Amino acid sequence: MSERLEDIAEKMMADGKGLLAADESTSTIKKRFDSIDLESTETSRRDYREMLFRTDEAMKKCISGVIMFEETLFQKAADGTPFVDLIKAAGAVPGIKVDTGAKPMAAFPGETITEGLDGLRERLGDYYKAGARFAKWRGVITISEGLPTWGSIKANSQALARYAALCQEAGIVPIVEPEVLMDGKPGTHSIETCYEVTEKVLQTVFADLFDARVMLEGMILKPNMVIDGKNARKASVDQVAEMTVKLLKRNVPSAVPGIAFLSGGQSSEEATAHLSAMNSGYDLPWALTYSYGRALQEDALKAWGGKTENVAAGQRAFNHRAHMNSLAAKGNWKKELEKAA
Ligand code: 5MM
Repeated sequence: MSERLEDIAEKMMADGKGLLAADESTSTIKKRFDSIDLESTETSRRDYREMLFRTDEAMKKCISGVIMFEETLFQKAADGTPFVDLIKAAGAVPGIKVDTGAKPMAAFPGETITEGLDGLRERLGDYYKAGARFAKWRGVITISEGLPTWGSIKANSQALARYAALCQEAGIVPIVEPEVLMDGKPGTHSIETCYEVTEKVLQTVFADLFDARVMLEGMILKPNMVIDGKNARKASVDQVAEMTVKLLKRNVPSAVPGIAFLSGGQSSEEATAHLSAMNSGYDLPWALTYSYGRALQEDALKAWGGKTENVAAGQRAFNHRAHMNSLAAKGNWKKELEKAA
């Protein structure tokens, strides 16, 4: 008998754990590797991800699930062990990014529509057979002069809802990720603008999820935090936490079991501090945790630098970040703990 969506979602939101977003597409991982002067090949991508997935302590204590790119889902570690088996052995759930990317939206200059619905039902069947029990789809909303438009919010929201319904049909928990970018052009918007836009987006998304008959108990929301533009950051940790919690309480039904934030270009420490502040001092109807890509991986990538002799250093860095975020998921992170590392 296949697992219940609610049970998979609950496992993904286990106390003090969160998701590792390691689903960089080939072009994004190339950018990340460029920053350490490493060529992106199937082997270097495998070695990097193997280093992360074999970080025993972080994986067992802090990571409830890993979002992979399609290549990684079907990839094997150097000794031939499938990555899916490594992840399961650590007690985490294997997941897969199923969108095929945010593409320029016809007639909407400066905005994108996320593609990947054609043939998705068949792909989901293959991913399920390969061991994936959750999926992710990211719709991207840009704040800029006159943007976002209603047309782009609506189109991205409907795609998210269609994707989520197909996942549930396949026995896969959908992570619904509508990301309002922190770094639009010029990326100087206020925290109030971010609140307003994110509220409109979440209201549209939940209305479309309802229309698409998506079972809220069997999905996870992956939103941005309410935060000011990357090039004009001044809001305090408490302000980000307070406005994010207020927005979510007003717009996310309590039937949703969990919310796992993206980090969106915040520094690793900021992303941890914000999450911890939200998990201390607020009475919340859902579990709040992390689904970070950059904020979990950045230090590990730098420490590794693409060199075999640095694998242990990369794993130490990943362990530390994962541990800090695990504390934040319980509201127990303190700045002093960063120095201890
Ligand atoms: C890891 O990056 C993900 C994939 O992006 P591309 O398809 O552009 O390669 C991305 O969707 C990610 O899962 C989320 O944005 C969260 O990552 P961050 O770095 O924002 O925490």
